[in-house]
Amino acid sequence: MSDAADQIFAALRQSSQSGAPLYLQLRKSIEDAVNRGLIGPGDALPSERDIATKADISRVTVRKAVQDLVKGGILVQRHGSGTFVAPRMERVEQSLSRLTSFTEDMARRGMAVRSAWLDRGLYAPSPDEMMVLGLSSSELVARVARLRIANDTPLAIERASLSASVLPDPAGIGSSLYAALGQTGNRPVRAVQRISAANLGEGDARLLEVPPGIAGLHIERISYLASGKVIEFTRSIYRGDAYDFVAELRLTGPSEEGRP
Ligand code: 16G
Repeated sequence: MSDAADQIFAALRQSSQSGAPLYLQLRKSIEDAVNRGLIGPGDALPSERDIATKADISRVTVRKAVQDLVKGGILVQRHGSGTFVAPRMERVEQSLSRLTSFTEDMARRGMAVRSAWLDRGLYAPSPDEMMVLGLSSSELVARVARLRIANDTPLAIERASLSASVLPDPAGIGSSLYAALGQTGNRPVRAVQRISAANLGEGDARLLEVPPGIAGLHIERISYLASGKVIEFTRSIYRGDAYDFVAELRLTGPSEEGRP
């Protein structure tokens, strides 16, 4: 990327009179270069010393700008080999009007799905699980927690809770929870999903291979059987840079106006 680097840092030298702190100017120059495609995913950034010389600024300033961009997920640092432009995620567009499983969603896109188990077992239910799943304290809850991976990229952490009477052997579900529920006639037909913004904590960020503190989506799904019984209570963390949730909205007719 040496030509591109020369352009970026030469431009910085000219704009360095603009008054903004130098590290912010440098951060913006690198960010702009990534957005304009001057440097692409996987490209190596020149060394701190090279940037400092080319842009005529101190190495401390360069380090500050680079660290900010690493925190923001624009750059990645690999121990011993340097700093690179982060691989760009191909965003997944997900409809909010269909009740599908992760396995089905990814298969439809031709992506190879796998999961890493984080937890599976029967436990005494938490107060939340008792309330949502309608369990008493003497009943057990089945917990299935997985890191969901598509085309080798971790996309989400899903922690599902179901009544143990529905899922007595959480270790035996195979690769798809919904397929396993379908086999016993317990696949949900309706769900209510609540999506909120979340900054990823250390542990979740490590699993999702993103810097801690980066934006994610917290999704809570409560799914129902046709009878109205709650079957699944799943709390998930999705990568914010990987998902676009899409909902179709329609103008309500006069007869529907004012309905809740
Ligand atoms: C989806 C659901 C999750 C469900 C899972 C089953 C969201 C936010 N979550 O990822 O609630 O447990 O599918 O997938 O959409 P599976 O059948 O592949 O295990």
